Amino acid sequence: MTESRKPQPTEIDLNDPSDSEHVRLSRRQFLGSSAALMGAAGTGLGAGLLAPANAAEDEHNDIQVAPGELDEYYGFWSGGQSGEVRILGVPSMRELSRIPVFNIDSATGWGITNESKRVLGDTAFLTGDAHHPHMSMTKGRYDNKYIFINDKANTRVARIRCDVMKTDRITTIPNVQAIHGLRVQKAPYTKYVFCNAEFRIPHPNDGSGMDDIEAYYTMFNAVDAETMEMAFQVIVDGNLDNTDADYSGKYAFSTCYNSENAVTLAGSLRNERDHVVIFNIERIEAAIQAGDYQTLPGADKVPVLNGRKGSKLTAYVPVPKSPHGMNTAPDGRYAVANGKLSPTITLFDIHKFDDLFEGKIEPRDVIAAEVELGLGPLHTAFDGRGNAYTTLFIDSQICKWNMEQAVRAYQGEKVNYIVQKLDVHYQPGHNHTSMGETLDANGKYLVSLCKFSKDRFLPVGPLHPENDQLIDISGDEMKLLHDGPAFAEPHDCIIIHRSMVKTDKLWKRDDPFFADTVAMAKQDGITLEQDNKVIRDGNKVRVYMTSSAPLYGMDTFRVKQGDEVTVVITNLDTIEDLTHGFSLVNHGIQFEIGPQATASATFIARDPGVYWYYCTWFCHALHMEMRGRMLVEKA
Ligand code: CUK
Ligand code: CUA
Repeated sequence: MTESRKPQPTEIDLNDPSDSEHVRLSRRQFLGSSAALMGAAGTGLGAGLLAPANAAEDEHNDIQVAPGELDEYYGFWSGGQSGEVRILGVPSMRELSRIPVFNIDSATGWGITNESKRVLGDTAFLTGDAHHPHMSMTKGRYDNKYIFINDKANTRVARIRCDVMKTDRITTIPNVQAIHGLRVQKAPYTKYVFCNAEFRIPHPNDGSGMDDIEAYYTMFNAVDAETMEMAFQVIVDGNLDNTDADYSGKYAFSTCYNSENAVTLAGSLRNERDHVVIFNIERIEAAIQAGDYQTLPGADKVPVLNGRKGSKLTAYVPVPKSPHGMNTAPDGRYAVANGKLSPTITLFDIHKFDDLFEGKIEPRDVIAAEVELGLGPLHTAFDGRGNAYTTLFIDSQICKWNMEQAVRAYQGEKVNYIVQKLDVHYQPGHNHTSMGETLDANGKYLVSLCKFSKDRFLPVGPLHPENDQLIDISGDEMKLLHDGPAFAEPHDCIIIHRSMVKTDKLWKRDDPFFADTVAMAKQDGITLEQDNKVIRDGNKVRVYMTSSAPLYGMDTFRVKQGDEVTVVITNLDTIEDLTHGFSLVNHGIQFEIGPQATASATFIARDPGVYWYYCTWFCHALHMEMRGRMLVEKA
């Protein structure tokens, strides 16, 4: 592991005076304490009245990030059906970069280079449907190691390295179909990535038992975050939707629809209620230790545990029909299941889960509140001040509500738990607050990922962009700040303070991403940093060359028709931002070579003739001249 991949200090850098978060935070603390002092001195001004008003005024969040200025937050956006992850700056909402994951990308050569194909394994050339990007955590705080994301379409989970912002591992989850909800274990550190397989299938799924619908089932899955191997699978009743974890590391919980175990829409709406499944991670680990599991063909090392109704490893809590989002509050106590078909949210008291598993209370006793918010509640985010923000898909609104007030209302008190409803445009799915899924939730920004943009942007044909709206939640009132069009549906995003994301500016020559290519060169007796040579090995030809603006180390190389050619390029430039590319005309070969990186691609030289290759990333005044010829001789 390289230095920068170790957990980074997660606190905001208080020694960095340029860090405006620090300046604003200390101002807020100052205002808070002075107000409290006045209150204590009997001025009659309550701290709660004075501080927020002033703080809101002072903290006026501006989306204006002037040229040359940097955004305060990183946003990591799912690229939805595009299969990628996007990096945005918040609050400017400027797109900073894209990380190809479950897609083929001509700019970087993802899915084309040998290095990316090694990551993609036997699923190279599959496309994907990305939903839930989440960064690894240590003690409930982002640790800058990895970002994980699911591929619903092809049942995969990917890991992105935060030092270089490239995908480094992809795992296909065995014996299930369609990985949907994904979250990380928040504490003590991200040992597991929890991911829900959504669709129930026969086991084994080999053409037998296809009509025995009752016997279908799906599983809750845990992937080891470091090895990216399967840790365990838990059989459940119903279809799993979204998931989240607590701040002790002991529990994960998932929303489930289709408790009827049906295969049609009508069938899955028969029951009055569905459920949330709580997974007792401690008990699951103990059961694995005790050998209390089975394995399934095709993945004989993966422990498969029985977590169906009645199991000691799980608890089923009935909730209104078809719940969707599952979100843990940063107070560590509450988690929200969002009603979707029901206008309600269900607020779970995580502190009661121990009692539930010990049989001291009934499943519904863990519910602290079940209150109405509006139509189509899908996902909830938090500000760290006791408020929750729930998207109302059908109402096209964000509903801000207070959790403690909701608990009191549920207990029968006449209190108003709804603080404000803000129109968004239109039909929001996920929303996310700055640092909101961690203990550092700071209640500054909220992003509403709207599924429809309708009239908010210039028309671009029948397929409209989505609309990612930025909302200021620092004051008492939510204020809409910005409309941001997005292509393909970013189901989910996370917003991370810039002090907690550290990336490298250059590749390191010993980076594991291209280590196999370096090893191949070594076997060929090649020193990548200086050699420009063609190595022939039967009909396999390896072309090693360097790049240094504005030249490739070789302006001509010769192969024979039918050869399998591997071009390996090492970028000698050591200047930040000096990326070269390699595009071989009419061969579908195109990739990026970052400064100090090695990249390679393999193809068949099918047709004799001259084929030019050229640099695709503008690197120099003579970038257009950075080119060369592949001469393919007749066989
Ligand atoms: S799901 Cu898309 S709006 Cu895949 Cu998180 Cu709720
Ligand atoms: Cu090298 Cu453009």
